[in-house]
Amino acid sequence: MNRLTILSLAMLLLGTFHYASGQELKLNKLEYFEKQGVNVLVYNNLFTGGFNDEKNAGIELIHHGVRTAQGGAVRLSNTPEQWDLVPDISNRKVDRASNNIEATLRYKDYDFNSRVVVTPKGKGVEISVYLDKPLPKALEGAAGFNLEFLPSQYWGKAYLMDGRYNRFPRYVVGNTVTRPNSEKPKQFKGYNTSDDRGTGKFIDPLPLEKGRSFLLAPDEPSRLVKITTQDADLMLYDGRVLAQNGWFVVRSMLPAGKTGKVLTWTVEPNAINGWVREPNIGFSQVGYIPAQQKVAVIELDKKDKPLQTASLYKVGEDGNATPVYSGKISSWGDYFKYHYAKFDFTSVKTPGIYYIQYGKFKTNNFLIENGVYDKITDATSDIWIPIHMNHMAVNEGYRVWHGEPFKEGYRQAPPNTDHFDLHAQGPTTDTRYKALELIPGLNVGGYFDAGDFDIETGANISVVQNFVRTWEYFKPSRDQTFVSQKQRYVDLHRPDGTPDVLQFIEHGTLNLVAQAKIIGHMSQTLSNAVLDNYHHLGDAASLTDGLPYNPALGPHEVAPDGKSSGVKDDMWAFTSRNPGLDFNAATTLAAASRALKGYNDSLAASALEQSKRLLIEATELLGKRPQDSLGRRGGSNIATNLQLYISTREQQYLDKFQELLWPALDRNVTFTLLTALDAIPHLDAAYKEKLRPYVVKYNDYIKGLEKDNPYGVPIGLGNWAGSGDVMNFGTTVCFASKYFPEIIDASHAFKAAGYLFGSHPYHNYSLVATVGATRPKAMFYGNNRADFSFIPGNVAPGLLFRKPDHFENYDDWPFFWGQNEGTIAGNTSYLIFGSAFKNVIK
Ligand SMILES: [Ca+2]
Ligand SMILES: [Ca+2]
Ligand SMILES: [Ca+2]
Repeated sequence: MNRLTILSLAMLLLGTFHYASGQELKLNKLEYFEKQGVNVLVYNNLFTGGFNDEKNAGIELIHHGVRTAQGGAVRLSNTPEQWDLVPDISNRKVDRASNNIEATLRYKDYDFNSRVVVTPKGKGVEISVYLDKPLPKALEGAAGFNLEFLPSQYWGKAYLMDGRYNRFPRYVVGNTVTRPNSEKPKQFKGYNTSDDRGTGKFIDPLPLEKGRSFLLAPDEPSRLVKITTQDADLMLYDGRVLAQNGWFVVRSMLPAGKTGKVLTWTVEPNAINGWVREPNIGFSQVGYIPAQQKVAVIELDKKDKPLQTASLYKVGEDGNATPVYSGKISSWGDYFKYHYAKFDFTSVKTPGIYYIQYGKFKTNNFLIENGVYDKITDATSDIWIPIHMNHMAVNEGYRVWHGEPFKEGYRQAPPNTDHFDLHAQGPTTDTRYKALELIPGLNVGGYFDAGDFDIETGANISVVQNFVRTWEYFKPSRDQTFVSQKQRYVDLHRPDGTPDVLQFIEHGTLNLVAQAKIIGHMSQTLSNAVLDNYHHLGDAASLTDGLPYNPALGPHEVAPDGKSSGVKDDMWAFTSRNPGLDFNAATTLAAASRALKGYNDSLAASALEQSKRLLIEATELLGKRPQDSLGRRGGSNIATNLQLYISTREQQYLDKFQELLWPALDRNVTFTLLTALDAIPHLDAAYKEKLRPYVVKYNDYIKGLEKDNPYGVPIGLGNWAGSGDVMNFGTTVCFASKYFPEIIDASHAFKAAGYLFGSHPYHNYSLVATVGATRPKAMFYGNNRADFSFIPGNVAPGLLFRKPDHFENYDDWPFFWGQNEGTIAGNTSYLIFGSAFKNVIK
């Protein structure tokens, strides 16, 4: 034996040892298969989201800390889209004796059940599909087992199919065929995600490769996965052919006419020997003011042990860094899948450029300086908000963000219409308009909802409210935006002599008043009539053709006079009356009327007039409704009555406000305190005294958060991540500490800011696409998401919780709305939080 052979043998033995001891996946207490570096989740997350396929469910792989595969399930198309049918998981069984997880997948529309069983085998898992009855005829050639891989984690990497080398494409370039629509599996509720341009055919992508043994990313051990099967070809598809948010899909067809175990795959995700996730050192990417508390929260792998100390380095003006502080690391404890420790460097107060050194890990740099928070709201107010002004053209320098959208206006949604964005038109129109009749005058003012282009009336109501609060509390005179309602034109970075916030209030109010006057009450939404332009990505002005639909014309035909078209692309007003929404509108319109007085007096007068009318009508309508268990009839009218009192000083509104407020505070102080604090400047000292015990209770809640999680802020676990709760918490702390400094310490607001700006789970990027942060997130689910980009000032929902123990926020893949979309209501809440926070610092 020569030395080399001995070495090889030793390595082989070492490998065998690891294979035998450490390579088997274990079914853990949380009901998923686990080994260091590899988690295989089996229907821990179900296909139950509000928008069908959210790429968040099925069999999922968390590979060295990143969720790289999901959607493992029997599916009915090669590259399922968001609104394609998803299976209900009617039964999920965790069998510890047999060491497997079994789920029954059901497609109700086809009365089709299958069972999927996942069992650890060798270095990975075996996935088997069982059919108790043969495939329904309609699904022969359509039903297959799919597993989807995240493009941004695989593009540019190599793959091998049956030994043939290839590379995952950076951008989709592939072959497709078209097939008759009759062969297309149904989509959700019969919706159609694409416009077939009158061809009667749908696009079907062809596979990039086919074979029995598929090796993904041997050039990147952390992403290496091997899939093999004896039963049917593995086909690799690129889902981005049909939809920009599509994934790489590996698929095998299920056989026709067979029952029993019809398909088995072996899936072996590589686990890097001795891998331990790198520490995530959370700190404020915007920086710190010298006087504040400064605590980095360090997120550690379960297998990692906190170090004794960490250091702070100061970057000199000569470019050299020197250690200036070394401090103890204190362990906080476990929170879901990781361990947390803290590094307090509050004592460092000298202004400068710093970074944290934790063992061999060095963070990017950050500033300590008095002015670091001065500009935190500027990108949101100067860029994000004006870009989301509907019914205007928006220009910035050489760039047009969008032309003037929806010039053809909005049509009455027909009765009994379900809508894909979670609305519905009821059995009547509740207006004087007939189905599909043009409702003239609604295409004025208002804000795009979020990454889409509809007007969510409820959100627009909160937006105007947020602007008015910003205006009344902080009087921001900032003027960086030219807004001309006459020209229907917005130009960024062009001051026009009017404070921007006033123009924003006016813009939102214009749409709400138009709805109140023309429809008679609030619409639920002004939104797309067809799904195939709801997912529009591009200039908002090109979402519709600008011409009203004319049923006398053929599909895609334009009338000889050029004034109408046969394209069913128009926007509809969903007008079923909701008195709760009218209540909220009444609140906002009352507030807006105060702010607009002296700037746009006629709009101010209209707003107040509509507010009073809506309140009377909504009260009457709600009175006819049955009460819920808490004695309410819908409509959060505590704030409404307060706003109406502030605007009119009429005693009846004050009485109603107090009657509703105290029981609501007893029920939930966390949720209601901010509204109660809003009343302080307008009421007497006795009111403030009566509020005191609730503020004490809120302080107990703040203290409880320190025990709940290492960041000390409310962390939501819902299907939409929780930045909104964090901002609301921060704003409440700012106002509570202003009125009750002896009870609430203003320093708690820094925890909210720290969380938003980088001190949070998963990664340490600032969740705000903004100026001032060293490392802001670079990708958001904005309307420019197809460009893997962002709109400055956007606030991401942030850290999305995936059951049972995983937080994530992708910054290389924008297409997850629950973690990357910013909304107009959320981003204007940020304007308030940011303004209140800056005020606290002053
Ligand atoms: Ca929407
Ligand atoms: Ca302006
Ligand atoms: Ca049209």
